[in-house]
Amino acid sequence: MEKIRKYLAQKLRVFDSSKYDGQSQQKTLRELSLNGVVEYIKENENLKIITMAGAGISTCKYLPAGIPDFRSPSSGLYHNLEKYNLPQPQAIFDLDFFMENPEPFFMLARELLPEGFKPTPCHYFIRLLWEKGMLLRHYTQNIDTLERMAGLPPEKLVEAHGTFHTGRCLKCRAPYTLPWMKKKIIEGIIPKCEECDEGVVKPDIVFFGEMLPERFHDLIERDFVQADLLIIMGSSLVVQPFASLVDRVRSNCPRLLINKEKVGVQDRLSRLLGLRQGLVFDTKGSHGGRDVAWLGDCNTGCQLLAEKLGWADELRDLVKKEHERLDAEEKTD
Ligand code: CNA
Repeated sequence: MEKIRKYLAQKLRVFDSSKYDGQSQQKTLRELSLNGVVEYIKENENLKIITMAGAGISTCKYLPAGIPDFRSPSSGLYHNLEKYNLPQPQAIFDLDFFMENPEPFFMLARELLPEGFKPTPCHYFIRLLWEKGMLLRHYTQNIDTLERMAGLPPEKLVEAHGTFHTGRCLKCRAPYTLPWMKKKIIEGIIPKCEECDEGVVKPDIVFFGEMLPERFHDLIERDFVQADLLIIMGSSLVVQPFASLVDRVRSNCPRLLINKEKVGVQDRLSRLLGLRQGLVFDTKGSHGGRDVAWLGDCNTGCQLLAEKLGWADELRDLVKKEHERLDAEEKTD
């Protein structure tokens, strides 16, 4: 079985973390709970943390972030696409469909780029990890630019599915900025290139049929084998290849999921073939156990984590100070 597993891993180019397992003297969690993760962070110096995020970190209801995710029942975007008359929901992010009919995408973009939106406590918690020298990298599927707005430096950020931060003309490739695109999108105008007067300006988000950024492929090779802790927040972990990143850390690296629901758990066929390990919760007995699920709202989870780490005031002050700064900037615009 081991031979088959290794062969398939090689053939299918699936990451095989067992290669790296002997290389670390890593400690593991004493307790499979949020408290266990807190102890682990407090006890280990020079910890390298990777955070992975999805749309759930931006859905926050009580702060202005409030951007709908994809798959949440009733509030998710996929449940509210009837008005766009699409052949199927995914068509809205399909490059061929966009070339023929960009209107539905830009109507949706108005919902994804609300005026006055701000990062959430969860975004600022990630920034705190960076300020404390613990953040190896933040991998996000989000395209909403909230991590940048929260002050995370670009070198710490991998926007796996691209970003609204920049855009370019599909015909002459002329570059455009978010403020330029946003103005048109909010006014309900399809952004047309001012250089060639012909092409539609598409935000640099990755559509179906497009490659993920090179930066993503380059950095996952380097980063994940070094991580001492993986924190996954607000993602259904269904979109590949992002979802499989959880398997790229060493096999003893603790993984904390902060999400409304348990996600990313290994399916039976992958388990049998030893291909996709996925997250393994509720382990008892022989399996050492390293995965913790904290179920609930991402902001509540991050605030609780900050509190247990003794950073609650720092996080609160950071959110307050940064939101005031963003409010002031908006007024002067
Ligand atoms: P998804 O598939 O919609 O899953 C979101 C996950 O987050 C689900 O498991 C939810 O239960 C969970 N969730 C939602 N709200 C919260 C909350 N407040 N606290 C805790 N958990 C919550 O989204 P994914 O990101 O996994 O899917 C990948 C897609 C979504 C990417 O390609 C993104 O580009 C795309 N997307 C991005 C945005 C954005 O940039 N804000 C918005 C909508 C979709």
